[in-house]
Amino acid sequence: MAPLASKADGHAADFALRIAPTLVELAPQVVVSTIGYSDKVPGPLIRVREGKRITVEVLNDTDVPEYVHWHGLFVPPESDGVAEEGSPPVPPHLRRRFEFVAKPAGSRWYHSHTAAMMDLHRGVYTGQFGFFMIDGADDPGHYDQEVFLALREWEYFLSPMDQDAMAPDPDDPMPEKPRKPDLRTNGLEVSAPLYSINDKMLGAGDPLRVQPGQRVLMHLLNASAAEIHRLALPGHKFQVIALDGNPVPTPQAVDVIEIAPGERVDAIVEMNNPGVWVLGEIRDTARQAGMGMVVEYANKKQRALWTPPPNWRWDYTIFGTTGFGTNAEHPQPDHTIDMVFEKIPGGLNGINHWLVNGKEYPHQGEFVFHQGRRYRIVFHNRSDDSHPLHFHRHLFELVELNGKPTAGIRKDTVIVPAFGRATVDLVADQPGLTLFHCHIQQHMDFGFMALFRYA
Ligand SMILES: [Cu+2]
Repeated sequence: MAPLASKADGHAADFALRIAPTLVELAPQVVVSTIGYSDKVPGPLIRVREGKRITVEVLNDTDVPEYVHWHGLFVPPESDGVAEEGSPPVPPHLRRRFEFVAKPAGSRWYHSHTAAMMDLHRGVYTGQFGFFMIDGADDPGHYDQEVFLALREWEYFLSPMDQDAMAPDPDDPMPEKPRKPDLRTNGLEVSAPLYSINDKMLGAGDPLRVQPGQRVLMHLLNASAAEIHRLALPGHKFQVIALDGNPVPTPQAVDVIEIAPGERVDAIVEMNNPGVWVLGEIRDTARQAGMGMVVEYANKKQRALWTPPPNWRWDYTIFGTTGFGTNAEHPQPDHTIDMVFEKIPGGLNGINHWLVNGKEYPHQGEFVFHQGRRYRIVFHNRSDDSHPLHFHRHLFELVELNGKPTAGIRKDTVIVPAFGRATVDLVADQPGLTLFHCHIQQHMDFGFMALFRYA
């Protein structure tokens, strides 16, 4: 990408992003108007070696302040691109230069962190997202081709339909389910009629062209504002090697990948079933509305084939340390923090609001970290939606999911299933204000946020 010369100090930045209105041709005759980075959706790939100090110059060519957040990176709060942590915005029609060390290694991303509230053309509802790849010493294993695939919804609207169109799995233990069901009327949620992988609807873009025997490394990102997605490639398996960019202790082959807003999954697919296939969302409605892409083997020219995956169940813990049975292998935490999440249904034509320990954001400073201490944080999801919960500027380790212990899975965003519970360990080693929130934009905007400060 051509660096934008800065008038401030005369040096060119390593990377430049221009926030501006742009058109995205999702398919012939299907063009959406949005805000993007440098006229690309996803924005330009930022790729650097771990530990390199880089500068990114952001020009905001819109009429409103914007925030650019570096998701999954260890950066100080003033560079994190988050108003609540005290980062300054990129003012309208002005530039701001970000300078930080690229770490930790892995699949990271960048996106708008502007509150959208009722404006479904701001923040993560727009095309302001891109991949940020930090290459480390870890070898992901041999592969022949590498692709970056961002899952997206477009043209968001408010609807009484549930944002997560898949019903909770009846086999889930639901440890947080209250005895009495909540009979209040649910409020409006955010839905979308159009879907894409990167900037194209299924069938509209170039196919992913492969050769028999090739190993394709897929960097998957859910850059959506609202929905959890599940992806399959008929006749093939995904060898999951990293979650949120962090290598997993036990890579496993799965038929379906479930990925929530904010999450990344790195998987290697061995191309050992020649033909023309649809890599797509397993829900027919989402796939038919665009979420998919064609995978075409050399010299194969038939219609792309979709078949539903065999019985599947997404379970993070299969990627954890094997033979793990107790919490004894985790160092004892210095403190345990319980976080309880509840929904206040918005009722007819209202928006749902979200409570963290009984209160909507902001809180009175009850969430405090002490530098160097180890925290065990228990997420109690007392709502009928699944939530991808995200900590800024830190990684955590998954300790337990719905009663099942695990170890070795490091993430920055974790899905806590409907009425479910997840426990994570986090070492407070990144001083400064730290935002925690649900990565579904509407939930975050309407209360589902908390700010941790260091004592
Ligand atoms: Cu949520």
